[in-house]
Amino acid sequence: MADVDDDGYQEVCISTDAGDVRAISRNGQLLAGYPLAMSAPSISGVAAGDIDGDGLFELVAATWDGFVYAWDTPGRAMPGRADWPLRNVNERNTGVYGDHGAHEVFWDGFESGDTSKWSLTVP
Ligand SMILES: [Ca+2]
Ligand SMILES: [Ca+2]
Ligand SMILES: [Ca+2]
Repeated sequence: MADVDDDGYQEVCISTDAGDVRAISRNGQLLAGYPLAMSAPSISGVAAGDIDGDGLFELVAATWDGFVYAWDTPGRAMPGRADWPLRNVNERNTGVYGDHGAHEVFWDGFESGDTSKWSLTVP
């Protein structure tokens, strides 16, 4: 899910076994300019991100015949414009919609070298 037409509402973006990428608006309509054709069925799902640093989303998908496609979109890559930028996951890979990293993170001390929370029990 990402706002790929910059109207402030996110589209559901899917890649298909028919070999294309579709963006569906909140009204259930295919966006103008879609589907985006590919050479073979999708192997990847579709991802949205600013891969060239121009401040706008690109959509990216890969096909069974070994190609990776990237398309420019007019959607501005800014906070709140892509709740689900990757297939099946959110930005934290938790698979929970709306999970934007607000949860407490458990630190095990591995990075800091603090072993005080480590268990000494060996099964
Ligand atoms: Ca939109
Ligand atoms: Ca971009
Ligand atoms: Ca671009």
